[in-house]
Amino acid sequence: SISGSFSAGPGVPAGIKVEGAPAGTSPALLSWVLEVAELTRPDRVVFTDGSDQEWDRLIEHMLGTGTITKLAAKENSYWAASDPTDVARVEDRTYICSVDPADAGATNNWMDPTAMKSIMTALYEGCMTGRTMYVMPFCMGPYDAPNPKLGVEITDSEYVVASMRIMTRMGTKALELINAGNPWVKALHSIGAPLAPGQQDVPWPCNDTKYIVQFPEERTIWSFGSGYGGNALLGKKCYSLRIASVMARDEGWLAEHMLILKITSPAGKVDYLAAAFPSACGKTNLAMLEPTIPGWKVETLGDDIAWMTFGEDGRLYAVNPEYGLFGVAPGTGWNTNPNAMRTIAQGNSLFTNVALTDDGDIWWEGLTEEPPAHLTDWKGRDWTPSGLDEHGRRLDSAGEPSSHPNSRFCTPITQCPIIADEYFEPVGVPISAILFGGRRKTTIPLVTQSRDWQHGVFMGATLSSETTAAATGAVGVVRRDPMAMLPFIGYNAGDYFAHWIDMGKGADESKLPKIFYVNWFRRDADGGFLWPGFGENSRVLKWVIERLDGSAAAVETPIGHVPGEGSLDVDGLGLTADELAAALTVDREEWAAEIPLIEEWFAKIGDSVPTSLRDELDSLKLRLGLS
Ligand code: SAT
Ligand code: MN
Repeated sequence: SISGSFSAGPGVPAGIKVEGAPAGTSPALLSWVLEVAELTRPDRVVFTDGSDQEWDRLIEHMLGTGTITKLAAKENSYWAASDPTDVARVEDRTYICSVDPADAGATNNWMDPTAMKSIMTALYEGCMTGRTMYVMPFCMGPYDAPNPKLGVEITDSEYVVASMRIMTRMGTKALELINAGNPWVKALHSIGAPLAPGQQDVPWPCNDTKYIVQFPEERTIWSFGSGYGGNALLGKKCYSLRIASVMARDEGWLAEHMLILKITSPAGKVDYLAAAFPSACGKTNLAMLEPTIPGWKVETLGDDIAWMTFGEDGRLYAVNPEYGLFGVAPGTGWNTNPNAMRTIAQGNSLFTNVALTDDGDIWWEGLTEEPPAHLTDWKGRDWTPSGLDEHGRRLDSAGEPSSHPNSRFCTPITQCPIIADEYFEPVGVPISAILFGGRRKTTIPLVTQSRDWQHGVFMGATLSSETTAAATGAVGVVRRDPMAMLPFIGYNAGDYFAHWIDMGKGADESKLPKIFYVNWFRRDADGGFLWPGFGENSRVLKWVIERLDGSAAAVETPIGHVPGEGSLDVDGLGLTADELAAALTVDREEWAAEIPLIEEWFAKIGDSVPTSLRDELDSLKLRLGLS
């Protein structure tokens, strides 16, 4: 360690100590660290090593500030409650600051990078005073990947360091790869809450002014003001999707908002699937599903992000860049996702904005059918169950749920009892099928197979969903969410579609994954779900797998291929033929209402929408008899 040795260096503020940077630390990294320290003026600078001792020190610190409470009921696990204004991604404060505004496109906020830097530099000025500045080297994906994807996050939040230690491969090994000369992404984060001498800290310091900013050309991230989730754990959405999507465009691969799962048929045939759903649409549940149909087995490789590259054999290989799960807590329980429950039961987890039980455990809506008689809610208040909301969720007498709807469990993925061995494969797994899904009450059938790759890209590009609580803003509004990437495409959405089309053009179509569109959330006229979902979704996966070799029948409709008579295994499900038909139906009236929305969406993106997708829209209208 070269503790203190920079105190006298040129431009280094007197008294700043750099702790834990081993000899041989990359000069480029050191000079960036010193530049940031000079701007933000922390009391200390600490390189993180990812060790257990470091975890213990972080925990000790956060117990002291009241940021976390130790759970008596779970080993090495802690409860945190955020400031009630800092609970989700802030999409209206998220920017793609490309040099040319056209490169951000119509779906991103844009500001000139120089202008943004001067605004944020003023905010960063002195913003870490009274705090420790942590320098966190991390690696997204396996260390032994052909091109390990490295980053360094600077942060003044102990909660962020602890969470990143769960969510990424973090510490000494990543630093060694950086020191060896591998490229790395700069990710600067501050909660924006300096402490005056003697000032008492609060449990969840943050700032009302928030910016989440990507500079794509520089592969750089600047985040200010929030300590929550994807706003602050910069390896996740900011790096692995927004910045990585730009790298992927430039280098010919895909960075996607997808789970990865392994499925084994009763005959022992193994396939790997990737699936994109907007946040809080059951992605984690699907990634860990327990099939209800006999003989089928699902194992998990990832629940949120997939990076996909063509292998030498011409197939598309996926890796999960993450090391943990950051799952939506409410609705997760022994009957909906027993494997997530088994994962957190092993401890080593952080729970944020859920409720605390009197015996030192956590609770949230859906964890058990009946809540305990008394809880401390996520806002730290006494909570006793009273009524139910329209979704059957528990409320107290003030009409509030005990947990925030975007409350999260943060837990090591390696603790998942059904983690596939291939999770550790440096080149990932070959993908047989890609599923796009959204949350739609109407219009979209339970499952539709695309006609070909280009039509599949059209399905993804026009994917839509009702909004959820994962981002701030109204919940339940239908919006287009292309490839479930709307808040995460780091460049022009039309160029992103073109990149998807190009990926298929360069490939051998027979080796490309087949593309499907699913909707678990279609409702009947009375508002009831037409499909039971959860473990029963294995029946849809079975149909998908059997479509790969053509053994399951399909009928062609104007929007694609849906399950043919008797081809979807609904044995023992108790669905009537009418109910199944309603789940699968392609309703011309509903599609007549949908087409203008797709046209509006393409118009919004503008000229960059590839001609091939405009052609897809035209032929869809023709097939529907709408043109
Ligand atoms: O807060 S995150 O953006 O990381 C979680 C999510 O919305 O998927
Ligand atoms: Mn997500």
